[in-house]
Amino acid sequence: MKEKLEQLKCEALAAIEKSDSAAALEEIRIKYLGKKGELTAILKSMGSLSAEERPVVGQMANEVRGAIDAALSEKSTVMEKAAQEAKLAAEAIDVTLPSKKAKIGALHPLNKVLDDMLDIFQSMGFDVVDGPEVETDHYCFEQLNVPADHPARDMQDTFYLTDSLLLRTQTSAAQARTMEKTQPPIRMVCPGRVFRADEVDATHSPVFHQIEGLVVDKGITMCDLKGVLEQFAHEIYGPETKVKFRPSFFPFTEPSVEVDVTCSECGGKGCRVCKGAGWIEILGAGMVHPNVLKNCGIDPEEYTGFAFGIGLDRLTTTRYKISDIRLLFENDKRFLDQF
Ligand code: 2NL
Repeated sequence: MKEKLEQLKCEALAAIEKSDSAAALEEIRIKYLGKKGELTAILKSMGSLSAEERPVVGQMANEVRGAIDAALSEKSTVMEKAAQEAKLAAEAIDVTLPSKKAKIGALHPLNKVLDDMLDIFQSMGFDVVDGPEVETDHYCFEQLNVPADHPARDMQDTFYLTDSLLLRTQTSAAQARTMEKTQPPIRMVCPGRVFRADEVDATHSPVFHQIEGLVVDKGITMCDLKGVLEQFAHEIYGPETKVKFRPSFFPFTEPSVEVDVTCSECGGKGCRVCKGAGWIEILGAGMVHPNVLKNCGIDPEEYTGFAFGIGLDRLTTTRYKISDIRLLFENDKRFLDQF
């Protein structure tokens, strides 16, 4: 019986050593130590032993049980540890791998040009004011001295929403609102989207962008207008740029001018960009018409002012050599990624 026990121990320990899973270990435990297991069977047959032999074999059986138990739990610990290590190895992160490049957004070219312009005017003390894109005929035309028979008021040229509501054709509507609310001195610029019922082509879009400026105070003259706009042109195009004021006409200003600068591409010699002229028109301006001041509750005998309107889209397309104005509005990522 002692030999049987010794053999059983050897078999069990060898089986434990060879086993490779928790399930296999459990099978071994049941086979040797279970209620119907081999060790139990041996213990049950101990009745046939003599009184001297019984305690000796009993003790030995206990030792065998202890040895198998210990081997089982040791093997189980070893297997758990190996499984944990395998899991950690599989989940390891290589911190030396290069990371994915984060895509950073960029300003739209129109906003870059606008930001530059606002910087210039703000440094000259202008406030930046916003206004609604849906305007009334009153603020967009009436207050600005645009007569009823002016082409801008035609259904063909302006997007009317109702008889009196429209999409603003110029941002000066917001300036008329400011003049009504505030007594001079006023020094403001008003940037934003404006709308005209134009056919779309490479140089025309029904939506485009403007920045309008307005200064009203005692003693404002054409000299102030020239000084501010010359300074603006020099900051945008460089100090060597020449500025030319040509007489023009707008219903809201009198006298009115159009302002040209020497072509930044050829320096005034004449090239493809300026169509050989050497000059490029950048804005319209003038002294605020006394009717406009009066309409907005400002006494034209006491105050005078100048105003100007700059188209943003053409300045942007010439600065970045963009061949078609529509590219500014299509929001094609491949185009925008270049800025
Ligand atoms: C152009 C011409 C201009 C104005 C806009 C203005 C605003 C007020 C009063 C008087 Cl509140 N005038 N704005 C004046 C002259 C010209 O724009 O061709 N813009 C692209």
